[in-house]
Amino acid sequence: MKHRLTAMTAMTALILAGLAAGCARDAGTDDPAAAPAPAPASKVLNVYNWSDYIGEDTIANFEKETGIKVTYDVFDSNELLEAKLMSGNTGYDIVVPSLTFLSRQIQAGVFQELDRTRFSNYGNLDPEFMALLARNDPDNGHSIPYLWGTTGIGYNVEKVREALGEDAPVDSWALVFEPENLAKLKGCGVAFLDTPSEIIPPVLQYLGEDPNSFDEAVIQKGVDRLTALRPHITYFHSSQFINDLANGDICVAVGWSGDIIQAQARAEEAEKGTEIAYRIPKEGAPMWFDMLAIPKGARNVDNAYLFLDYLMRPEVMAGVQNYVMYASANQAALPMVDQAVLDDPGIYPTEETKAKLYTLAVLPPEVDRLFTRHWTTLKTGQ
Ligand code: N2P
Repeated sequence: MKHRLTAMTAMTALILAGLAAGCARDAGTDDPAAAPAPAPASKVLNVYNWSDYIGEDTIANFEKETGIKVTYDVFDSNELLEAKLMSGNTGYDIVVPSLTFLSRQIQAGVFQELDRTRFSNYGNLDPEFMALLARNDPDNGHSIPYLWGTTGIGYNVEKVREALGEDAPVDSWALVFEPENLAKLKGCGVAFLDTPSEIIPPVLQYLGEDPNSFDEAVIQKGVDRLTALRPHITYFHSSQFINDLANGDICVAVGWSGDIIQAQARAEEAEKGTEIAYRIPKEGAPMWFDMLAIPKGARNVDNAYLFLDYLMRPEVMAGVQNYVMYASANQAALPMVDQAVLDDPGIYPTEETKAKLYTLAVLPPEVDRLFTRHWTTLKTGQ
């Protein structure tokens, strides 16, 4: 009995200590009795990621292991994510902007600074890569790299040959940025990404301009070309093209590397003889990095840290890559990534191709607004 009493006293002391800790966190409450009891550790996590951008069982395995219930929502445009982030609390604990957008959002004070000591898998990330990313996220202070890829051309090999002949310039932006070529492809269906920030730069570059020009007159040249192409573009959308390419409903997409390679895999699985290819045009193309970050208003920060650390595990990241066909900055994952993924130059470009890839500029707000205005006009004709 005496023993039990002692045990109970110790437990009471623990509970009291816990309450005191709870009070300490509630700075500003003078009356300890008024302080709320510490909330039970939350068992939820709200993730907002790009569509078609996670392994088949990545979320389910995390839930099983941790007992945390993940609400997983998807988006397919940086512009849309940014509008949500800038307009206040999104309700998300993890979001995945591309690096150049993230950079602007860091300056706007949208993200929490990450406490690296809370990660056990941080050492798996490639230091050279991290140094590159630090150009836009100083000291890698606010983000963890997720996946990276390129913006290029996906096409239906047979249909493009039918429309443009054996000499179809499938290795060049000319395929989609020359109106006479696009006019011939219109019949089998053409999709462009619905994002000015990744379409205007390659058009400018194709026209011999700086893809990252902020000069209004230069940007206008790109927009004029897009206006000439517009009648031949079936639609602007940033995820629909995966299925449409795979099913043969469109024959060309200006889209993202892994998404097009997913379309290629889906077409193969369907065994209807549809062959999809992805090319990084010889003139060069944008490369981008998608970054995991925790918004300031996040309510389940501990779980967000657990999730980030989980994603940095080599086997988890390799599982994601093998499913969505993108490259990562996780060097420890490489031995577990399928050879077919590592050897695909559309996913891991050759050194020669890499030399022609360029990163996109962090757009000043006025250029961003100009892009959006042009884009609306282009899409609606108004
Ligand atoms: C995934 C889209 C890739 C992200 N569907 C482009 N930044």
